[in-house]
Amino acid sequence: MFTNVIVRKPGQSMVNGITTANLGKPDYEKALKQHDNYVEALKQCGVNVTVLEADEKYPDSCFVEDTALLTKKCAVITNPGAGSRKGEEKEIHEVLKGFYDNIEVIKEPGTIEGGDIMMVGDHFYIGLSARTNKEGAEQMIEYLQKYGYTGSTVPFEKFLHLKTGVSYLEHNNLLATGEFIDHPMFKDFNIIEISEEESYAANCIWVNDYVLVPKGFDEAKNAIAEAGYRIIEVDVSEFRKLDGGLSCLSLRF
Ligand code: CIR
Repeated sequence: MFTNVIVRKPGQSMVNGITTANLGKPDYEKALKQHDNYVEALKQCGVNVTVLEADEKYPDSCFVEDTALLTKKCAVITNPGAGSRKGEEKEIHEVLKGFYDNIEVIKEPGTIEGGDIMMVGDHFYIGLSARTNKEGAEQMIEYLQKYGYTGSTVPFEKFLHLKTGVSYLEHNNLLATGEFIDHPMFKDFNIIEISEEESYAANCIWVNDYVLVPKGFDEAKNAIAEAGYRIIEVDVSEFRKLDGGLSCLSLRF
């Protein structure tokens, strides 16, 4: 169960965020409304939501997931691999001091972003991506072991982050698309397959037996509902324009 969630409002500078999506620039007013709805959806799942003010210095700072890994026993501050995002983690470090006694920090030359880390019970899968290097993953695994957890690395090719293509929904159910559907590391999960056309919906979040699903992906929504979850649809079209999904917008713990 999660009890807390941290989010950060998008700033107007979000229009200069990193993107490969080719979907045009986000509409800021619309993004603010969508962000408010996202917060409401989280509250519906029974969590306390801390909403941080927008930070105009960092165009991608609403994607707080990338700045830390939060577990029951410790927080680990990441070191973002994207140049324009370096520094976001320092702001989050200060915020997390209000929630955690045990805070560890990933150091250069290690880089890692939270979107590459998937929690499955006490085990953490860490995707090796353009943002997360081997050194960053190794440092993370060492910290996890210090607190009694385990970690393993997952090589992949086509996605921005590991969780762009795969999401754990608890109960051994894994949403997967593309190369993750048959990935040998995930062969023991019940795979809920997401088609190429709906691949954006492979990034969903489980929050206390609700699943937040991006609006407009009916095939994915039906498959998840069939697996027994209560669904909350959330429109995040403006964040999609920056390659961001539902998980990226929050830290859940
Ligand atoms: C970036 O490229 O860093 C942002 N535009 C999107 C970050 C998405 N975060 C995530 O998947 N965890």
